[in-house]
Amino acid sequence: MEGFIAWPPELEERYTREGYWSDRLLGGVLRGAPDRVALVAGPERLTYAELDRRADRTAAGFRRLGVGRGDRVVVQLPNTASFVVVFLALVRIGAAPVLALPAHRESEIGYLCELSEARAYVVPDVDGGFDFRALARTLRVEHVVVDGDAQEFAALADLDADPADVPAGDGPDPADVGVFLLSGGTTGLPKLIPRTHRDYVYNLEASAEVCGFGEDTVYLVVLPAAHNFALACPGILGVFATGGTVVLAPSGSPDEAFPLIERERATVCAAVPPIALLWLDAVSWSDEDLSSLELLQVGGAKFAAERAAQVPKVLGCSVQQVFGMAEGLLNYTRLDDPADLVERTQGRPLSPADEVRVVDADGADVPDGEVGELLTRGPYTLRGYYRAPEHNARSFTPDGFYRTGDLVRRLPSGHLIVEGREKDQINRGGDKISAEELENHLLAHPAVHDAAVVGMPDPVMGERTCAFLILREAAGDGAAPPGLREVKEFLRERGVAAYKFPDRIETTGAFPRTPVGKINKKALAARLG
Ligand code: J2J
Repeated sequence: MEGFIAWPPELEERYTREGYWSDRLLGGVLRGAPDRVALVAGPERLTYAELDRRADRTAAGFRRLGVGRGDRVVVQLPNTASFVVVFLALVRIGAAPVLALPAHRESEIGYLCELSEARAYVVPDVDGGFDFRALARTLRVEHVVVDGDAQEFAALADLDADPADVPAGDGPDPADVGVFLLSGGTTGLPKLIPRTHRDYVYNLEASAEVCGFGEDTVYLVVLPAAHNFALACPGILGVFATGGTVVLAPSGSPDEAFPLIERERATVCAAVPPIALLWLDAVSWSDEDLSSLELLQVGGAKFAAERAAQVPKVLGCSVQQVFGMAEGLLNYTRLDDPADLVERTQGRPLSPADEVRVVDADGADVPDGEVGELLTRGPYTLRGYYRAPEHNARSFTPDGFYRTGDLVRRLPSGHLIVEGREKDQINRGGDKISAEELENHLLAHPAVHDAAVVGMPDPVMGERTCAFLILREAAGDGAAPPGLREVKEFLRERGVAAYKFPDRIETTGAFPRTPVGKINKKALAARLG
């Protein structure tokens, strides 16, 4: 696929020879017994056989539309059975889903459709009070497929055909791109992460093994299913590959998640720190039976040691820290790690073939225990973003290590402690916001002369977003400078996802600068004190 950067042949040979890569495909992950329940979503309960059949019929439906191997399809579905069916259908015919988050709007989706030259866009009719058909009308994609009331578009329910009636197309190759994940982003525009069938299959199978998933696993999904953590770390796909049951929750709110844990006897869940903190509080006022829970995975942002220590005491289950990234590298604390490592570290690399370097500003390796930037390459870490040559030149070393932008310390055991970040990004409770992307939106406001976005510490979210603005000289029309409300409304009109909206606005006369003339964001953040 043009724009996709493959691993060099010698590594391809090694990863295959050493058994990291196989010829198993993402479409073949449904390995549970046919009559076992694979998926619980709202009122629906699908066995492995039923899910398999629905995926096949929907795959045939897409093929009848003319979608096939090598095509891209932007998928923006909430945590519903349709998400799972559409994902499996597309990977089976070798069309790569581009996994947008439900929170994304015209700004993000328009760009993703263009960049990926999507053949189709799959959406719910209305979700969270937002009409996705209206968003679809702003786009130029050949096929819009709607789960629900489709209006002038194609209904997902009609994308159903007997596979025997549709000519079989070319199936995917294990080396093909199977799915595109979204990068948290550090630049003006979001980046797409190509994941091949074989690297993502390894990612999910190795994760399932490290996390002890099996037939008895009942995995509750509270994060967006489109997020790498919930999808494949080990996530939904890791459950399917080991024969367990996936239960989809609409969100991590205790009102919705706790009754599902009780009813379905959920054994494991993946959460970001704000959800884990909420649960630690909520047990005191909720009366659901959470005793089935065996493991709470927490990742996406730093989870404080004191809070990790509370999980077993308060929730009665083990805790696992996960430091992962859609780009690839996953670090997990192990189920048999001593409590001290589980609480204080963010885990160690999943694979023996993960190469990890911790380097100083000059790119020289620092000794264990010292803070440096984490660089990595391995059998499931990308070698380049899709169609982004300039960005790739900065984000990778000449020998193919991905520069994570994360500052870490490595212990002699190989466990990593995340100490901070070098990249210009805000991590708002696990949601990643590119400062530059938000600044560009703010600069489009007629009253804004310059903008600089920084994170401010927050006890629950880890960080929240503060935008420093330098306003244009009053134009003499008496217009009031924009406040937080107006800025949010402006961003909403521009079609920016709401999680990127600033939490606070500060106006200033000038930005502090570094010696080379760049905005000194550390100094700006210090003003928030
Ligand atoms: C500190 N920072 C962390 C952690 C991620 C599992 C878990 C998380 C993600 C994810 C994921 C962190 N402590 N425990 O894809 O499969 C920050 C780092 C990292 C960035 C990646 C998964 N866990 N982070 O969060 O692609 O800065 O993936 O580089 O969204 O989140 O973000 P993302």
